[in-house]
This record gives sequence, C-alpha cells and structure tokens, in this order.
Amino acid sequence: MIQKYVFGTPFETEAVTARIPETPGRPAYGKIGTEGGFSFEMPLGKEDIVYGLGENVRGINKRGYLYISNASDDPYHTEDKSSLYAAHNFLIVDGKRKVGFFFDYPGVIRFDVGYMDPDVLTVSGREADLTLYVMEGATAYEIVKEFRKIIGRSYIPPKFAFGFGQSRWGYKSQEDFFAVADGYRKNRLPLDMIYMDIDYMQDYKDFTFNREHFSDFPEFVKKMRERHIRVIPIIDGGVKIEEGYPVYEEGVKNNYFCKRADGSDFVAAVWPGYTHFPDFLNPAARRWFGRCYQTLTDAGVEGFWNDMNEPSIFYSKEGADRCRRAMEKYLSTSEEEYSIMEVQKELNALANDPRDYANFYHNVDGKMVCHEKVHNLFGYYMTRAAGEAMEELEPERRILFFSRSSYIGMHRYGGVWTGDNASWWSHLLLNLKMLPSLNMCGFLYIGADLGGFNNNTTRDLLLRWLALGVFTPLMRNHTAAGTRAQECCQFGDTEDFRHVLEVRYRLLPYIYSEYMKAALTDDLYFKPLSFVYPEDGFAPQAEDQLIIGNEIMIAPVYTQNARGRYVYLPEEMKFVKFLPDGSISEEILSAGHHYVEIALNEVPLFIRKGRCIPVADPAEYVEAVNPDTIRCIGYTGGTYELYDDDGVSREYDLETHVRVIGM
Ligand code: MIG
Repeated sequence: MIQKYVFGTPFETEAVTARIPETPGRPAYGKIGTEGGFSFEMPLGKEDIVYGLGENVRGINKRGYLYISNASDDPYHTEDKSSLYAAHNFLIVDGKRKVGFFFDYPGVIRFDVGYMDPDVLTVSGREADLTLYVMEGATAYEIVKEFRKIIGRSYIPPKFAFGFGQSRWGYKSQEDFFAVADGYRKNRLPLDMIYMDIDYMQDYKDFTFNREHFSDFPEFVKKMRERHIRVIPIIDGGVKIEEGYPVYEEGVKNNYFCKRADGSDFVAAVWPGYTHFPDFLNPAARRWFGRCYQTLTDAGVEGFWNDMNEPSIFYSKEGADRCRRAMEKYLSTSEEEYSIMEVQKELNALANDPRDYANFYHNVDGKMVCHEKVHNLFGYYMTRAAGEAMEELEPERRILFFSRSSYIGMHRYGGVWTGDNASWWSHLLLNLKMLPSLNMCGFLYIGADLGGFNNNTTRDLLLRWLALGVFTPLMRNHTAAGTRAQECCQFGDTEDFRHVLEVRYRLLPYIYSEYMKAALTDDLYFKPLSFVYPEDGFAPQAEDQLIIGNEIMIAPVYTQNARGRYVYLPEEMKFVKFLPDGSISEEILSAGHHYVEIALNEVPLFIRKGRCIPVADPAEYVEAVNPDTIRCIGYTGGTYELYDDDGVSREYDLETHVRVIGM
C-alpha cells in the first residue's frame, strides 16, 4: 500500500514514474511540522532496524547516526562524515510496524536516525515543499519491491560492462593505454574495459580528445576493440569557458548554462579552469548536452562515466573575490583588528561553498529555480541527459553510463560508482555494506574503486577487494594520480590475479542472469541476509555477508593477514571455493557459525541448500565466455533459471530469454 502526501509546492523531480493519486491529510506515521521548514518525527521501537539511504557511510542498519543528503565532492569517506555524493532519500523502519518512506525532496535533507535521541527518527529540511511516499508491507523486502515498482525499471548496461575494467587517473596518451592493454593481454589477465580519466581530453574540455596524445582517436578506439577492449571516457560536469570551443559557444548562445540572478552565466572553477554548468534541469539544455556525447560515440566509444556532477566547485568567481577582499582587508588593517585567520576562513570555504550553490539558477520551463533548492538533482539530470539522448540516437544498442552523483530516478539512466574511497581495509567493508542499500534505492549497476582510490594499495588488499569485486556488477580497479601502480600486473607474479579475475568470467553467466532478473522484475541483486531469512534473529547481525539472487551468499575477507573468517549460515549451505589451480572445492556446512579458511588467491561463495549455479570456463573477455562450457555447481537436483540475451540490443524479455538448467 502506497500513499502519497504533498506538502507545499514541491519541485517535480520525476523520481517516481508511477501515477499515484494524492492522499489528503497526514500520514498515520510520525509527527509532521511545516512551520519554518519541514520536520518529520517518529518514535523508533527498541528493536527496530532502519534500512535504506543508499550510498552512505556506516552499516546496513542505518540506526544511530546522522545522514545528510547533500551531494558533496568529499574525497575522504571517514566515519564522521554525513554526506557522500548521492541523495537517496528512501528508508524503511522494520520492527513491529514495517513502513517505508521516500522523501522526494531535492534540496539538502537530514536523516537523524536515532542519533540525537536513540529512539527517534527525525527527518528535516529547510523548506516545507516535498512529496512524501509512505509504504506499508508485510516485510521490509516487500516494501522495497513496492517502492522499486513506482520508480521505474533500473538501468541495463551492455553485457561487456560486466567484464573487468582497469582505470587510473593519470593515463594520458594512446601509448599509456596500449601499455595497460599489453600488461593485461600479455599476462593473459582478463580485461574488457580501460577507463579514460580527464587527461585524455584537450585542456579538460568535455567531448574533445588531446590531439598530441591521440594521433587518430577513432583509430585508437578501433585498435582497442580489436583487442576486445572498450575505452570508457570520463565526462565532467563543467564546460570550459573558451572562445572557439563549440560546446561553450553553443551553450552561451542558447542560454543552456546555469545563471546568476542578474542573468549572467554562473562561473565556477573546476579542472578546466573557469567553467559554466550546463543547466540539466532545462529540457532544451539537457537535450543539447546529451547529444554532445555523440562526438565520442561517433568515434566508436560505447560507454561513459560522469564525474564532478554534485556539481563539484573548486571555487567560484565570487569565492575568489571574497578571498581577495579578505586578503586586502588583512593587508590594510592591523592584525588585532582583522586576523589572518579571517583570510584562512575564506580560503577554507572556497570549495563547494553553500553560498555558491545559493547563487545560481536553473531555468525550468521559464521559471528560475535556485540551485540550492534542487542541488541533489544535478548528477541525476546530467546522466539523464546522456541516457535519454542515447535512447534516441542509439535505439539498437545499450550504452554504458555511470555517475558519481545521483538521486533516486537516475537509476533508470545509469549506474553509480561510489567515488573516492581509500586503500583502506575499512573501505572494503564499507563497499560491501553499501551494496544492498544502493539496490534498495534502484541502483543496480554499482561498484567501488577496487583496491582503493586514495593512498597506496597493497597486493593483499587488492586481491581481497577483487574477490568482492567479482560479485559487483561494476568491477573496476581505479586509483588516484600519484598513487602506487595498481594494475593487476604490477605486483610481481600475476597468477593469483589472473585466477581471481578469471572467477569473475567463470561466474559471468550467473552474474549477468541475476542482474537482468533483478532489473526486469524490480528486485534486488544484493540482499541483506535478514531479507531472505526474516525469521532468523541473528541474520540482521551478519552485516558483513550478503545474499545474491536466490542462490548464493557471499562473505568476503576484509581484514589484513587473515587466513579466513567467521561466517554465519542461516541454513545449511555448500561452501564453495574457486581454487588457484582452476578447480572448485565444495563442502557442506551446517547452519550456524563457522570459521572458514580462505587463502588470498581463493574466491569463496556459499550455495544455498537445494540450489545450484552456472559456471563457465574462464575467458579473457566477455564475448569469449563460451556458453557451451556452462555447467552447474551446488546441490544435486537443484535447478537454475538462466537468463541470457545478446547483451547489446534493448530488447529484454524474461519469457524468451530464460532456460532452466540443473544438475
Ligand atoms: O577532482 O578525474 O571521483 O574517480 O579519477 C578529482 C579525476 C576528479 C574524481 C573522481 C575520480 C577521478 C578524479 N575525479
């Protein structure tokens, strides 16, 4: 049962696609205040679990902390943070009462989930303009499925995007990219994609390529394709201000950029220096920007990642002026009157300053909407621009898209990667815990920077992280400029890496099948154990394990120097290990707690009682996975519904693409 309550005059985010009639009055849950902003207050039972909130820090149970939906380019995802890049305002209270809430509110909104008062959930925002969806169901899982039905089908990437990808901020020239390709192919390490970070562009200009570093870009893309590798370029949120740059000139001429109150184009410095922000909320601008991606698809590109779309601001013109004024004042007054600390304050406030977000506007059907009111939609609408344009221009094939910033609704147009994590063991665990929450909010094509983005990785961290990445739809090794080399061939012997990557390709039929089934039936790919075993009192405690589809449980190792880990089995399962010699070990374990040994070069999974999963022979790229080699592992007598399709066209159909296999 879904009810929709409208307060004030909300901005139409188009997060929800279903037509739901408005319910008059107030919801049966919570106390709502609309004076001087919005507030929602609801008591939490002692045992209640709170699920949801998508991309965020902390656990699967969100209880006991403050989360603020305020899309932020903050590259330090430490435990004290309340905001990452996304705004996923859907949560479920699971206790005696089971109820879900979607706060469709595109500005900054706070979720105090038993933080100030352990027994109270408080949701608040500055304006009392929002649509609140309230959902009841028999279980938290039912509520999620109900919610997913109203927000529209999740994005479906091309099948190659389920292969492994290598990335690094710092690859510049075609020689760099060929060297990465060689490192993989010569060592027979599987690879499907190499990501192109900002250095492929000419002066960080979107939809350009550096002429010095690429003699012939389409030819370069083609040569990579001949090696069965796709190159996936990055696109940034800001458009460089530069006379003669067509994207800039068209944008200015047609008023496609965000404007200040006085009608001038807002200016923010990002990687290219001063830029304008495309007004993705303006349908004409959105259409225009989306069509710009064609420059690259015409050159043979089949996928993109959208970055810096919170939007990230290094500093604005106004911010630079504030610093200059502070500096001048400091220089012309005495230290007692005006301290150098005042200058420091302005300098520290330069990046992503809320004053800047309050200082530019979107043109939505002729109405000027201040950015701060719709801040969390920018990444969503950028990716929507790209997705919609490609649905029109490329109706016959899927294009890969994923974004850094997102809002619910964007899940229909692309996936997300979870941004600038660090090469920390704690971030491996955080990666795991974020996955089901993201799925609940519709984001299925997801993954983290494997090995860690900031700081230097270590061989063991990367191997353990890849062993989790084997199961994430987006499986990408990415790292920041200046860090230690992180490609899988950079750690001496490549055998262990080859083996772990090969497991991904051996499981590809299963991973793709489960992804497609989840997308086509609005279901979860990753589930918390408690969703599958609602009667099991311990299941909610096992936050470091996940269920995938209906068949398997994963329990990755996430501590350094560990030779294995404790794992909880809600029922009897088969403990499966992909061993480095290519063989697979299987052992039946009874329900309960176990310690299982897992070496650095082994990939573990657990098959649920009575089930089986398909496994193929290893391959070096997705198209080389041979369906004739598929066999089942697991419980004798088990059957599996295998979904498969051409992986390219947009014709998805469960009926005709599923066949039952078994053992
Ligand atoms: O300010 O393009 O999250 O993946 O490598 C940093 C450079 C900008 C942030 C992204 C990261 C990417 C980096 N970008």
